[in-house]
Amino acid sequence: MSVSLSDSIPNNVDLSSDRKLLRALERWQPNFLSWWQTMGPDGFQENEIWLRTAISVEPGGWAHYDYVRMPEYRWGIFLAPPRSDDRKIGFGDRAGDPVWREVPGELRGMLRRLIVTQADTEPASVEQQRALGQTAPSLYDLRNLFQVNVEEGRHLWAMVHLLHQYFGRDGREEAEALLMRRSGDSDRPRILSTFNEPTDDWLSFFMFTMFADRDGKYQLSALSESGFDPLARATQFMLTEEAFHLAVGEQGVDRIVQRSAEIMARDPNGEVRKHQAIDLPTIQRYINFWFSSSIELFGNEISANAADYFAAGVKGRHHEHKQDDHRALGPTYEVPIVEGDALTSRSVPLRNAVNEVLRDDYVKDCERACARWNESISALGVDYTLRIPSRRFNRTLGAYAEHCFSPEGALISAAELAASRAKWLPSEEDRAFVRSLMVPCYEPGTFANWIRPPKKGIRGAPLDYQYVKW
Ligand code: BYC
Ligand code: FE
Ligand code: FE
Repeated sequence: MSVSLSDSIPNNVDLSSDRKLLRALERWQPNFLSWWQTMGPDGFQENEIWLRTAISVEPGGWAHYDYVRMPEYRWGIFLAPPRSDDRKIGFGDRAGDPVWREVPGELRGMLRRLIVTQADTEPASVEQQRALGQTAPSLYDLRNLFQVNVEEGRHLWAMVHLLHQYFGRDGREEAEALLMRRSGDSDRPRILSTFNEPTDDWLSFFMFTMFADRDGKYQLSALSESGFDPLARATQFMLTEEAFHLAVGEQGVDRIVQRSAEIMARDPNGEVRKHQAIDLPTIQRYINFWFSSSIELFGNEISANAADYFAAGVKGRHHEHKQDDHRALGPTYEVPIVEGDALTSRSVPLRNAVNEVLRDDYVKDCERACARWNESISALGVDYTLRIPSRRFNRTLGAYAEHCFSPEGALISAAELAASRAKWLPSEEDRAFVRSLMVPCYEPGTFANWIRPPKKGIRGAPLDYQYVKW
């Protein structure tokens, strides 16, 4: 597991001894860089940014902090250390068999599809965020944006390595295609819906890292249980980087919420918007939008695909290794569904409901974060409660897509939804207002009015540190 940092592609997968693989990746590298230059952050490619770079897989010291120009970032290929020398498949029909170190022929299509879907989200998010550097609320936030962007680039490398090493010519073609699709493009869009949504204001950025990156955490967690060992270890290491993305989102929303509550406390009868900040009802509508979009990323409530992934030992549950019953053949799961014009539930075999089981963990995590935002609001003496909407609200895929629901999850008519739409989801006017606040704030230590400064800087550096050099 030794780490080579001097190779053209830093890695701990012994690339230098596999010439064919190394050459294939070295051929892909310039295409990645030209994608980064055209579709990555708009501007700032020549600036020095204070970034962390993965240099090892040791829990304590895997990252190194320094000034780097983004195109010179050392995107590397790192697998987490093996959990044991004789790791066994942890769930499904083959639980207890040795894990695979190569792709079993019969699982090739399935694995390729999962890896490509995962991979596609990484460059998609960089494309979605590409314009945000023009309007960051501070240098601290600007640097965090770029940190997230380069790490999503590294996640793409992690998946492309698997495609190149284990899927031959098909894998190389998929790796090329990953640089050809474009977020939001009507002819060749990114695969999953959320990754085609515009993310061109900073409230959306924080919502995205809060809700969409958090889907990433749970999906990666499920893949890190995989019986295909290289996938398990690649995703396990990606999770160490992911924690920061989630913190950017959760804390970013918290800082915006705090600013609004502060203004409300000072001027109880005034309008928050008049103070150049974002009012809590608008924040609630953004939560409703981004949560309902991100919740789609878990797939259908009742899914034969998910049951197949689980049976095959390819994609497990969150913390599968902590579950008792790894076969999941006996239990059933009650999925709320609509029958006629009423909400009832259907009992389905647990394996067909594993998307929903994963979604449960995700929803709980979102509710925990929301409770913290509410603590921030009440600590400032303001009476207002933000809520995570029902998972049935505003769906376009899955069991609820054909029906209308309120944010509380009640079945309602299309007319009722239409009448309340502007109360529940961001309107054009909301978006235009939020966009109007987006002006860059690039003096070290200064912050845009609509967001509170964070409690502390990055890794011990002060808040007025020159996180991005000019
Ligand atoms: N949009 O049986 P179902 C991240 C399709 S985020 C469009 O439920 P399954 C990140 C589905 O493909 C994590 N289409 O499917 C975050 C299927 O298509 P076909 C990304 C969708 O497979 C921020 C059909 O509907 N990782 O890392 O059980 C920044 C039937 O659906 C959507 C993964 O997703 C959608 N939202 O579930 C950067 C993990 N949802 O076969 C990065 C890998 C479903 O009918 N992917 N469909 O053509 C998977 O595990 C599964 O593919 C899914 C879907 C959970 C996404
Ligand atoms: Fe990622
Ligand atoms: Fe991420």
